[in-house]
Amino acid sequence: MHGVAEDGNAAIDGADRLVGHVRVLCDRFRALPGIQRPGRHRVNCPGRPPWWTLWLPGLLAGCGGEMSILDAAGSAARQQFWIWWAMLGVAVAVSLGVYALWFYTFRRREPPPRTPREERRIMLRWVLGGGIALPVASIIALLVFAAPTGRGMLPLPDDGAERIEVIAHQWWWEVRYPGEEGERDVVTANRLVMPAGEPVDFRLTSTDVIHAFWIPRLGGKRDMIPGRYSSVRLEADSPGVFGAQCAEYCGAQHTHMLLHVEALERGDYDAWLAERRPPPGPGEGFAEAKEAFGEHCAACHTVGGFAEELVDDDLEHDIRGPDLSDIGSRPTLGAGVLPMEEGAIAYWLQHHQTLKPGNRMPAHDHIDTETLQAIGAWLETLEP
Ligand code: HEC
Ligand SMILES: [Cu+2]
Repeated sequence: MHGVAEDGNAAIDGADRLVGHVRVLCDRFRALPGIQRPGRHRVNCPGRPPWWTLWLPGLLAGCGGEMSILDAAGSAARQQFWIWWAMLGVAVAVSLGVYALWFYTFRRREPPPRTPREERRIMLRWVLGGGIALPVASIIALLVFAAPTGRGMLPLPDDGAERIEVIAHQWWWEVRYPGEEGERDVVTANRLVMPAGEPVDFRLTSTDVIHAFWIPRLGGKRDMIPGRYSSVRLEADSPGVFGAQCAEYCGAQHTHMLLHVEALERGDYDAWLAERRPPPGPGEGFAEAKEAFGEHCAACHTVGGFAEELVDDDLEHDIRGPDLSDIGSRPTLGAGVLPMEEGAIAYWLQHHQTLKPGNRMPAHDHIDTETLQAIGAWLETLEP
């Protein structure tokens, strides 16, 4: 009986010491200037785990899918994937090490008596080793590990890689395939078609604010900066469809700035490009729709081969909208807001400010529904 009580007391003492230790840490934390948050007394550390840890299982369940960096589909993404795991591994190892040392400080017996000199030597050893040598070694190791990946994503000059320009706008993507000499660019929007199984150099820029180009399953990210070009080289292992998303907060509709990426076999890619060079053209008929388009829309939107005399010159705009030359063949509308299907364009034209509030296209309330439907029906026919 006696022994049990003693063990129990020892355990309680131990627990007391642990709690005391945490208290001291918390008090210090509170005492730090600048960290105090008046009116918030949630710094009582030995409490429950913070609410956000409840989300962790849900987050981990989302590790697959078309936007997952953990489901790499290209060489750059695969290397980034390993860097990600290596960093996670090192971070976990360091945390475990620190916790182990921390617990050790509770469990160890009275330290042997030391002279102040010895104390200082030991302290210095920890500061130099743990505070300087270890971080420097870790950062160098990480650099050695990560530098080849960075290099692999640099577009090396003129080795014949396909070159595609991506221009970010609030909040949509312009994609240009530069033509050979004298040829015109193929221009499309919110859809990126690229050859699979070979490196592709993306030349990136922006017309307004900073955006970022990111195809999670292929690699990235890369900032897109107004007035400057940056580049990234990515490769898709095999044909497929991938999601991409602007990765730099760029305003209200940042979330609705999705890019549909398709990797095609080289032959299919060439055929896809050839079909759009020159652009498909406005087609026959739809006279009223075309007239209304010239009056209300052509100031911002291009349709390849659209009759110049229909364009109302009085409408001057300092913003540009997506090129609509092949809009009927595109998979989505409004940078991923609506799937393209029959009637979708007319629906978008009537409700785009509700679907994507604040987007840069003015509401078309002054145009009657029939006209918008006629324009929508015509635009849906624009495909190669
Ligand atoms: C002031 C310039 C402006 C005018 C005028 C304008 N638009 Fe737009 N339009 C835009 C912008 C900017 C977007 C991109 C909106 C977004 O997704 O954030 C857009 C998007 C679109 C889209 C979706 C394109 C895509 O790739 O998903 C269609 C279709 C469209 N406009 C048709 C029209 C029609 C038809 C009219 C005339 C009735 C018109 N627009 C008038 C600027 C304009
Ligand atoms: Cu953004």
